[in-house]
Amino acid sequence: MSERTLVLVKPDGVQRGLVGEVISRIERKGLKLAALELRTVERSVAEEHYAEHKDKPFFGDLLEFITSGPVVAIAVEGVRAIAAFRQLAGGTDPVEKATPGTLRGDYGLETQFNLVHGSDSPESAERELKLWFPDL
Ligand code: RTP
Ligand code: MG
Repeated sequence: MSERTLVLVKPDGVQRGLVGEVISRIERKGLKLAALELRTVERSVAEEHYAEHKDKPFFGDLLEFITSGPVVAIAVEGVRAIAAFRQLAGGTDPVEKATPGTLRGDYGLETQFNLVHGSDSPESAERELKLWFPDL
């Protein structure tokens, strides 16, 4: 059954010229792009996007980072799209958790600067897609 997930290429990924690489891996996996936009995130949107982390010690740094430059937001569609993109991304810590062959494992060094976001459940995907692509 087809589903949709929200992917973000975070400011570090855009800055480093990795947008094409992220899109390429999504397409090679067999997933489709349903919507795509380069956007600078407003603080209020960033707060809502990462609301689950509002009491974490890294929340302030996370908001600073995600609003520090443009991101590329992508609605990705396909069979098992949510889990499939999380597989492509790799674990949150690019060195300790993400393995080589994943985006974070291949290109990341620090947990904060881990290149991409992907929705982590059907509920998150629905909430995040409404926030980023209300007209989709
Ligand atoms: P994301 O939401 O961005 O897809 O990442 P994730 O599910 O793999 O990880 P999550 O636990 O949701 O954390 C969200 C983002 O916050 C930053 N973070 N920094 N300094 C730290 O200890 C720390 N922990 C998390 C990362 O950018 C992470 O992707
Ligand atoms: Mg997350």
